[in-house]
Amino acid sequence: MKKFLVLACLFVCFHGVPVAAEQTPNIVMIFCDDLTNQALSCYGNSLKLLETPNIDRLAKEGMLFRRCMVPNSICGPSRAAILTGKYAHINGFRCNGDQFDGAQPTFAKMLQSAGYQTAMIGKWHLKSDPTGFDHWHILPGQGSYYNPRMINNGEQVQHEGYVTDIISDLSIDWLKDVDRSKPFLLMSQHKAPHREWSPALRHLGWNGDRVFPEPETLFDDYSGRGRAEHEQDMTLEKTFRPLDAKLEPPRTISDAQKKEWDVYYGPRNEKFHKQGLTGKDLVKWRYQRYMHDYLGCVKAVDEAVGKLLDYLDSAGLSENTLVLFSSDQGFYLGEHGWFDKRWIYEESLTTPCIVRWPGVTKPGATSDAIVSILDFPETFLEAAGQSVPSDMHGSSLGPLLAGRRPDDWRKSFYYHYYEFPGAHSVRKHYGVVTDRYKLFHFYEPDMNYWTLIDRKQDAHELKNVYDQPQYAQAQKELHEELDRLRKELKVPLVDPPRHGQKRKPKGKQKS
Ligand SMILES: [Ca+2]
Repeated sequence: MKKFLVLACLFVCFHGVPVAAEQTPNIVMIFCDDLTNQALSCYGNSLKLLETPNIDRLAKEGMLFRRCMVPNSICGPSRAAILTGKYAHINGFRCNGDQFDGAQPTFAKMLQSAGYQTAMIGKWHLKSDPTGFDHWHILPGQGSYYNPRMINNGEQVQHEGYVTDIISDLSIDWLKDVDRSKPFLLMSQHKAPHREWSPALRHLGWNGDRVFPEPETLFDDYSGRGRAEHEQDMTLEKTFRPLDAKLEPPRTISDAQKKEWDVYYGPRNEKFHKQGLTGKDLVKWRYQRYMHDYLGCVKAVDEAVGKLLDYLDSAGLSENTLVLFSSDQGFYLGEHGWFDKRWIYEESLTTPCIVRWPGVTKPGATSDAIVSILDFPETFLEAAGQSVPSDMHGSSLGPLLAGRRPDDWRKSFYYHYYEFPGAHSVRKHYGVVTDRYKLFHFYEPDMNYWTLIDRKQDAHELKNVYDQPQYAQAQKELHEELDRLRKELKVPLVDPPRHGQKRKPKGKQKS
């Protein structure tokens, strides 16, 4: 740590930024559920779907990571990975529905032992009760958007209002009561913008009549890829439900047709009521509904971030508080015709990551380095001057935050998704990701094939070039790198039995 502080000081002295990193910093982690880079204006999405001024403020005052990756793109596993700093095959939480073993070491426990006041407020989603927190006030399971029930240190509480506002208020209330003589860790974890994307009432109709631009791959037909992509169940076309849309699609029949049917069948006949938008028209309509609701949820998150940053300012806490903003994974906003997550493809592999640490991060900095949510616990521990356990899998972001990318910073990342059978029918796969390539393996007996994606030639990741002669060398090197990573991370050759696997698999697990 001393070495890093010296580096940080060198950096800040060189850049003329006020030195604040010599004090043990407070840590605030603002965490979302299913929030994706494409929804945030600071990530510069070409479709310009939404303005997020408060999250943008954090990026302007800190460092934005463009390629922060998750090891397993679903809710619970990401949370377990952050707490433990370890991959799922080590921390035991591979699929939603597993139960987190709260007896294992977590960074929250380590900070608590080091004298930090610790709080977990909002979505937890790990089944077992939180450990390592002096205070916890969490949603049970997925929680509700409106008038949510919560669990306050083991006691059920009924709240009134909108969940994002409530989590924001509870977080600020806790900050108001902290002992200012000691550092603190606050994990403020939103439910939003998880499915079914219910906005705050004040945000209904927020977009006026604006029509959201569509992603280029909204009508992806999955040609050029294998069976797994064809057989998933997460499309706007086939998977989107009435509750996701919340409104009925408009009828498309002509007045003359309607009159004719009324004569023959009566006005409420079944045939009449089945008529409506179909095919691409229906997908386009659903995409508009989806964007209204999803982005509406993000608007409330952005407001919550603004309130929290304003409070830190007003309380004089901003200068000595490291703020990290992120989500448990990214999400598809119609790319490939999809919503949801799970795949190693870019939209769900990466997740927002913005860090503001006054005196260390240069305002407005960005990084293209391959980083991961696995790096968060080590970053926090190092910032707190604590030793980092050698069995954690990530690396502290400290040097990157101070503007220096170490020569040995990771150049590849291991990914592993396990949840099949499960919601949305995305098959198990593992693989390696580099700046340019992804090599991944669907490894079940009935779904066994490799995919190689060259992002430099194929930005939308539409073409499997595995075994094409011009990629022979790259493919060989990627296989070697994947083997190396699996060996280093001690990934078992056969998946251990899934939690509760003896029972009939649930087809409707939520995430
Ligand atoms: Ca999630």
